[in-house]
Amino acid sequence: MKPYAMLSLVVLALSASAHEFNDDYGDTAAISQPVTMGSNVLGRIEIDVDEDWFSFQSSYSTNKEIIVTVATGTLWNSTAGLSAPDGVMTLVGTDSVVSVTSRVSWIHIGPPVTYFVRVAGFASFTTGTYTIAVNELPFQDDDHDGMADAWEIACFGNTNQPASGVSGDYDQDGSFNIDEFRAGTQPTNEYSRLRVTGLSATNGPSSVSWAAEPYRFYDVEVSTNLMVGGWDYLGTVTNLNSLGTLRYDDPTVPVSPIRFYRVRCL
Ligand SMILES: [Ca+2]
Ligand SMILES: [Ca+2]
Ligand SMILES: [Ca+2]
Ligand SMILES: [Ca+2]
Repeated sequence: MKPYAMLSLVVLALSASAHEFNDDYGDTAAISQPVTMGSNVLGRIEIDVDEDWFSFQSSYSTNKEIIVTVATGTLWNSTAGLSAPDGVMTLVGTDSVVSVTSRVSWIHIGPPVTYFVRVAGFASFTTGTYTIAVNELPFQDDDHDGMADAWEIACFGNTNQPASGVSGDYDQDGSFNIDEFRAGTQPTNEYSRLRVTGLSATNGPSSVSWAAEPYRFYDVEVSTNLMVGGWDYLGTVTNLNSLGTLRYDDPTVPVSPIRFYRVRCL
């Protein structure tokens, strides 16, 4: 091979590594594209290993439903996922044809939080366009009791049950209907309610654990005397998009031999 032919090969290799492909949106959550509530974004999967990440901020809310919609344009074979700061990815949808819409919605309760959405080809040789839309809408609550009417009808068959008060605990499990709505537990099942399921205090910091529902925030509070003094805030724990047990490790070295804990769903 002549020397100048070898040189041109080296130059080609360098330029290929410097410009992999013309990517419109970042490939990780850390460099995701912010999306404003109520807006649409048009994206493109340029090569089959491309993925595009978006982020959006929820409002502080007890009465909003977040709706994420990913619709394929010319992209064939796509997957979309929702990720929250706890790092767990929930699959929004996959499809193997064009012009399919994947939609996920949930009621956001608690402080503002950043969510992430990942869009990618589902298999090799899939490129093309898609749109992503993020909306936040008040859920329907015609009887103004703070509980989504759709949830009430799904649970009770109507919207007649009171949120709280003397007859506001339908299943008599000690948790008001509205607290079960906010905690994501079943108001018609006495075995389903927010409760501490584990407590340990052996040789080190004590820890408290409970069964968590998705998209919820929990405050952990402590008291050293239930008769006087009230409750002190310890910390907030979240389990945004996965089921499972949450745990809080109390770093406090106790000065009192007795510490009471309680967990509240925000
Ligand atoms: Ca990308
Ligand atoms: Ca209602
Ligand atoms: Ca109840
Ligand atoms: Ca219940």
